[in-house]
Amino acid sequence: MRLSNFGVLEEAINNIDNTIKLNIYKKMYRSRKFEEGVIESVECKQIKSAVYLSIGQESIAAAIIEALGNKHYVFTQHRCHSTFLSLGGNILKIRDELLGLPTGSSNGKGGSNCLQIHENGINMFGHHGFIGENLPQAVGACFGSNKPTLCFLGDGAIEEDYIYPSIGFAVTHKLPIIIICEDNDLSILTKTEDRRSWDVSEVMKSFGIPSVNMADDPWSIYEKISGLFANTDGPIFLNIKTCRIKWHAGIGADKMHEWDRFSIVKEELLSLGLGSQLTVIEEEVNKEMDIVWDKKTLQQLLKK
Ligand SMILES: Cc1ncc(C[n+]2csc(CCOP(=O)(O)OP(=O)(O)O)c2C)c(N)n1
Ligand SMILES: [Mg+2]
Repeated sequence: MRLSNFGVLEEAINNIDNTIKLNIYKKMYRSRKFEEGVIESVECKQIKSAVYLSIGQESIAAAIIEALGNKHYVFTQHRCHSTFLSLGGNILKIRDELLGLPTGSSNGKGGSNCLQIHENGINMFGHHGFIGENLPQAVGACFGSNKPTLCFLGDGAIEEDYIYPSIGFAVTHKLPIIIICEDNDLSILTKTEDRRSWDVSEVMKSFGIPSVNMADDPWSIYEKISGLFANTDGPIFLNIKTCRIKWHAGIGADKMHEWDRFSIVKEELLSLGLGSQLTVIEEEVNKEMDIVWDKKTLQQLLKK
């Protein structure tokens, strides 16, 4: 079995309405196109700070936020452009944040890995530097508010020592928190097999947490998370295997990734006869990106 098919629910794609499938595609396409604009702006030195690209991993935030909406508390990791955009965060504020402008989501002082947004009912809390530190924060916020909470973190972050006391606390207090591990099998350049001998979803099961371990097929994620969320009282854990296509930080790429979920999803939707709907979405997003990344506008903004 190919790893891109690991844990995939064969029927999920047929169980989901076309409108939802297209919404998920739009989120993924928008994130991909936004980051292609980021790459160009880094190349022409308009963006000067480090960028942490979601390219390859877009389906996870797209499917989860399409399934659950955008009104949870959301605690993101450093690789968070796709989460920010899928939540409906203001695209000009993320662009300006990457450009280091005062009009950015953190006044241009946080940068790519510390994005946050608190407006229009969206509450996305950004990363602060220590990987995985967002889980104790998310658990605390969830305990204090009893508000459904999402926490995204990586397969490296899930190894940190503050993770497991936080999980224990969340289980004990039956907190409505969904923990999503974006498992790209890498912590910077070190593969999981060189870092640990244990399986994180098995550890979560030993805490009694409903736990999913599967590839980043958005239809399976959508179906699984919708079912689990409706039927679970307490924390839920998803380990989603995905591929980081670019370097840990920056715009380079030095190895062949095993799969690109965006291409697989596009092929699937084309084979379902949704080609004309995809074209409409792509044209709309391309127009938006032409405005967002217009070179002259950026030059003027950076001159101010
Ligand atoms: C506590 C801590 N240790 C080490 C680092 C350095 N560091 C930054 S990102 C990173 C890798 C994170 O890997 P993962 O959590 O899998 O996320 P990914 O970058 O793969 O999306 C490391 C080790 C850090 N920021 N915080
Ligand atoms: Mg990783």
